[in-house]
Amino acid sequence: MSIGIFDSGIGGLTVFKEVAENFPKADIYYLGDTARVPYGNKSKETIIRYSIECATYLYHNFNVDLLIIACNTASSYAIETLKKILPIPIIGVVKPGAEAAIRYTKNKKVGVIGTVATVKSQSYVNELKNLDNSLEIYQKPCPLFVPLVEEGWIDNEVARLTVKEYLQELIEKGIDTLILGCTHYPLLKNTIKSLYPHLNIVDSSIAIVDHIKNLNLTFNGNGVRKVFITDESHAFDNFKKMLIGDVKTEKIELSDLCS
Ligand code: DGN
Repeated sequence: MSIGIFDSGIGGLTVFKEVAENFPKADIYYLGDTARVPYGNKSKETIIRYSIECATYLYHNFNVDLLIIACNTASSYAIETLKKILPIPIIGVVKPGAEAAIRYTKNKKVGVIGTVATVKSQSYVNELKNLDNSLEIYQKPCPLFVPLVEEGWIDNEVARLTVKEYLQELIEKGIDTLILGCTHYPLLKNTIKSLYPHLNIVDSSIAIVDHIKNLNLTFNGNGVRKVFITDESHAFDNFKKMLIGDVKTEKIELSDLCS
């Protein structure tokens, strides 16, 4: 059984890392749409179109049996469309993240941070409310976290100040659980944790793995690891080295996606 994973760029590598570590025999194909990142400030129509192109590329070229949308923005807008057009199980990051938050929270006050588009979509609010209508949910877009992570500034003074600036108002609301609703954000987890040690932090990449384990699927491939990008990116190379080591990256043309 093989797994396709796509993201707007590099953030989904946090998901790749966890999935690869937990399912060593699975063949994993990753596509980072580095030419068109960020998705987080695009329109709904564009996010859906890009997501269809990434998903169908992985499906048609590698016959993946399971597709993971490792991008909160794409999960928020495109999962229902992708489920209609592809005949394989499709998992986004929103549902597993919401389920994990429900397990973690004691005081039922949950914070959600993500891109502007993810917050605007209300996807986490809807998913959380479906699971427990009595929750208090506080959202905050944190767009500057993405360039900070891409620059590798994840545990310096600038990172700490930015985290405080964005999160203070959620902390003041009394949240005990914070959903990192963007696949870039797990890289800032240690900094967030050091500033707010009482918070339960939901990391999509870990929540996805728990979700897949519950599906009881058998992965008996050869442990193939392939990474594709749509444009050269130093940030991607650095991030990839940091997270998954020396897996080879192949550049594909956008025209290959758009066929
Ligand atoms: N990885 C994307 C997400 O999880 O929403 C964020 C990056 C982006 O496209 N801005």
